[in-house]
Amino acid sequence: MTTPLTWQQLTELTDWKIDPVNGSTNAQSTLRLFGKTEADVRITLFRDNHAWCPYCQKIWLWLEEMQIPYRIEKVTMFCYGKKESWYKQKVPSGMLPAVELDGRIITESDDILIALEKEFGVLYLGMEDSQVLPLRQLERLLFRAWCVWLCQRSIFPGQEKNSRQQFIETVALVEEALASTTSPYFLEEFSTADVIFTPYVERMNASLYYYKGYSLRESNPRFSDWFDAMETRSTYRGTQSDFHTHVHDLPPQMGGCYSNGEPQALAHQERVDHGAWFGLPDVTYPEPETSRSEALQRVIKHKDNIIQANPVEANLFDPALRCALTKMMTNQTCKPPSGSDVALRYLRDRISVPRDMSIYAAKRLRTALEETAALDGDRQSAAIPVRHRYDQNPASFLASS
Ligand SMILES: N[C@@H](CCC(=O)N[C@@H](CS)C(=O)NCC(=O)O)C(=O)O
Repeated sequence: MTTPLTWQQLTELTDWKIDPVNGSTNAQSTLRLFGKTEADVRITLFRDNHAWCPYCQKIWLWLEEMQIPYRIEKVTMFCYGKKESWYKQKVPSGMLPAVELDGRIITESDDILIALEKEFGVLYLGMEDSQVLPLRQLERLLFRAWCVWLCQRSIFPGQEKNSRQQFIETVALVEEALASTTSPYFLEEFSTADVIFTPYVERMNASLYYYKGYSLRESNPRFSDWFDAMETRSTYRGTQSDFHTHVHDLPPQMGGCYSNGEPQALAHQERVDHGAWFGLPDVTYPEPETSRSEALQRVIKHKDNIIQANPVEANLFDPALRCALTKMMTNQTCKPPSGSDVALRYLRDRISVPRDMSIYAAKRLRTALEETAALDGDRQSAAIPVRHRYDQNPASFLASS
C-alpha cells in the first residue's frame, strides 16, 4: 500500500496536450483552422456542450473530414440544464445543431449539410446524389426500427420478439448495402453516407448491447468491418463515445429505453456499469500509449469542479481521487479514506466521452476509480437519473474554465 501522490506530484506525471486548433479532432476545441487562418473562417457550428447530440456529430464529422475552418459555440441541451438565452435569440426553438454561415443561421442537420455542400463541395458524393438518397432513406428506416425496439415498453405478448425481428430484418438490408461495394464503407469511398449513418449506428450499438443483450457490431460482419474502418479515421475517433456514456444519456433524450430483462442483457448491463470496460465492443482499435496521461491531465484541469460537484465532502474525496490517479499512473495500490467508495463511483459513473476525454482514457480512469473504490467498500453512488441529466449540468464547469 502506498500513500496518494500530491497534486503537484501527479501534475509532473503528465505532459499530455493537444493542439485544439490544428491537431486531431477533439471535443475541447472552440476553433478549427486545419492550417488556415482565422480570416478564412466563415462558419460557426453551434453544438451541445456535452458533445453528445447525434445530429451535431453529423455536422461535426463532416466539417472535420472536409477540413473547413470553423468556430464552435457550445450550448446546453434541455435535459442537462438551462438553455442559454443568447442562443434562443438566434434559434428560438433552442434546437441543435445550427450553423452560422457568412452571418446566415441555418438549422436542421440535413439542410445544413446541403447548404455547406453548395459552398464547399461534397464529401465524395453529396446529400442529393442518386446513390446517397436511398442510403439516407435506409438510415431512417433503421432508426425507426431501433426506436420501436428500444423505446416502446413491451405491453403485448410477442411485441418484444416482433420488434427485435423487425430491427434485425432492417439490419440485413444495411448489411446488403454495405456488401454491395468493394470498400468497407457505404459507397466506393468514405462519403456523406457514412457520416449520415454514424451517429445513430454508434448509439444503436451501445443501447442494444445494454438494454437488449444484442451486439450489433459483433453479430453483423459488414457492420463490424464498417466500424473498424470508421475507427481508422482520426476524425471519427475524436467524436466517438463509449457504451457507458451512451446508454445513460439516451433515456432522457429518447423518452425512455426499455431492457428486455434477458440474461444476456443483464450481463451486459453489469459489465458496462461496473466493468471490465476494456474489451467491450464499443472500440477495437489499439489503445494509444497516451490514454493514462490524457485521463490524468483532464482530471487535473477540472479537479476543483470535480471535487466540488461530488456529493461527498472534499476532505474525503480529494485524497480518494488522488489514490485512484496514483493507482492509474503507478499501478501502486493506494487505500482511499473510509467512506469514499461512493464518491469514487459517483465520478466513475459521470465521465462523459468524448466531452471529458477520449474512449480509452475514460476506460483507464473508470478502471482506476473502481479498483480504488473496491478497496474501501461496495457501496454504489446514487442511481443515474433517467428523465434528465442535471447531474451533468455543465454550468459550474463553464463558470470557472
Ligand atoms: N431534425 C433535427 C433534429 C435535431 C434535434 O433533435 N436536436 C436535439 C438534440 S439531439 C435538440 O436540440 N434538442 C433540444 C435540446 O435537447 O436542447 C436535425 O436534424 O437537426
